[in-house]
Amino acid sequence: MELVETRNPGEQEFHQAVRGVLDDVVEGGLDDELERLGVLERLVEPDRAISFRVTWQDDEGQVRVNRAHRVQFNNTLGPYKGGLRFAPSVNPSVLKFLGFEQTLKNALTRLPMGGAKGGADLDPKQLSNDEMMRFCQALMNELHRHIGEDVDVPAGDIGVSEREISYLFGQYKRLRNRYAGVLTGKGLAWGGSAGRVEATGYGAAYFTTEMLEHAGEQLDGKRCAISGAGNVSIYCAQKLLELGATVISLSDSDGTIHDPEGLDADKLAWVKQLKLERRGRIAEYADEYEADYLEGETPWSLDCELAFPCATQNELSSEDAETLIANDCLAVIEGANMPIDADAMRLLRSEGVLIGPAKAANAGGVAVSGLEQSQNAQRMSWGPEEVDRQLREIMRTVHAECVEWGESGDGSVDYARGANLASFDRVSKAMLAYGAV
Ligand code: NDP
Ligand code: 2IT
Repeated sequence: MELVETRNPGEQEFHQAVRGVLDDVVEGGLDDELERLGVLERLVEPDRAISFRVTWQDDEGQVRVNRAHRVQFNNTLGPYKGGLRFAPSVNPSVLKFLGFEQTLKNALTRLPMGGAKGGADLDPKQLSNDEMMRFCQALMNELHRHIGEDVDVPAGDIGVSEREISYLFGQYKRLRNRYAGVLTGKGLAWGGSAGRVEATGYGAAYFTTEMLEHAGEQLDGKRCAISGAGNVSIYCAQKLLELGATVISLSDSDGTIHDPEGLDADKLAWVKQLKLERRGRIAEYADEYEADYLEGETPWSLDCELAFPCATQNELSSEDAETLIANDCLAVIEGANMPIDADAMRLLRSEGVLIGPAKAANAGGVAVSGLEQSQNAQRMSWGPEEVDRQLREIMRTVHAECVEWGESGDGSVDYARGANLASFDRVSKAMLAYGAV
């Protein structure tokens, strides 16, 4: 940890992510050979991090400049793989934390994928559609040198959906004169996989089902609070509804809607139109339906049995954790990456609240990206049932591995510890096998 802090001064998010893993991995001491071969020292240092200027022109003809990055964290288990994020808060610390987590998450899927993350310090809400096209083209003018289907395969994340992936892919194809599966999350008609849009949210719901079953509980009838109203939140809500749960909230960066009656399929279809097509604000839901709007608030004050933070990092604090505990919340499932801050995580774990850790619970998205890569490599496409079958199977296996590595003598499961140990085991064994590289 000292090495990480000295080498990456002030990078709080990165320190937090590494500490969260090391606490579990080094507890009880490290194997001599792992120590001699510097496996931990190598695992916490990205293979490389590329930063570059993106110059683009806005609708008024004004030239604008952003900074973009690609952190190629670790390719022990396969080509670098991970999303691109467009958000004002993107910086090296955030991308290193995401790249580090991605390396371990991808290992849990058992698919051949290394870990990476990238993005730009851009606020997509300020850009017109044409501006976004020019921005993506300008970004790809540099990024194309660093990616490839056997090298590094980016995808979406916050602020990057099928629209942006399409612009990026179109520019890659133009620059390189190659039609290759160099990005995932593509449109269905041009190499995308069935079920990729839904995969992260559906996967989180499948993981939750497994977790509850293992604890002798069931999802049916449970009251669920979800944060965010983007890709992960919406499809998580959709699958939870299909599985018989009640979804009482969604949110965005302006506030939370609380629908005590619960969402239904029609309301969710309306939200999809609002957020994914019109790019509107979630507050409008409260005007459309009988629901409260909690301006500037997160959903964690709501009385719920299951909490799904699906928006962004550190969105659930220790005060929120105290409220959830007081409300007898059974489990917190991380749809987003590192949404529970370090103090809240300690508190929830010590109080025995079940945690679905991000690297396990939201692994369904990257897993179906891995399936998209396989389909592209075969020049084939599989139907939605086949992809969903494989997604379910992967989430079942990820859950089983968390149990195998995280179960204590009394039968309780520390899923965060299980996910850390299982993924570290897979990556570190391969690193040992390769020797000092
Ligand atoms: P989207 O851009 O589709 O949606 C993000 C949602 O979170 C929006 O509702 C957004 O609100 C809200 N949000 C973003 N930043 C903040 C913030 N600082 N404070 C409060 N709310 C915020 O992103 P995704 O759904 O794709 O990603 C959500 C999370 O899931 C991220 O942590 C991502 O890393 C993780 N994830 C995503 C995967 C994927 O396949 N897409 C896979 C695995 C994890 P607003 O509109 O106001 O910005
Ligand atoms: O955090 C994540 O796992 C993602 N944003 C998905 C990455 C991917 O390559 O599909």
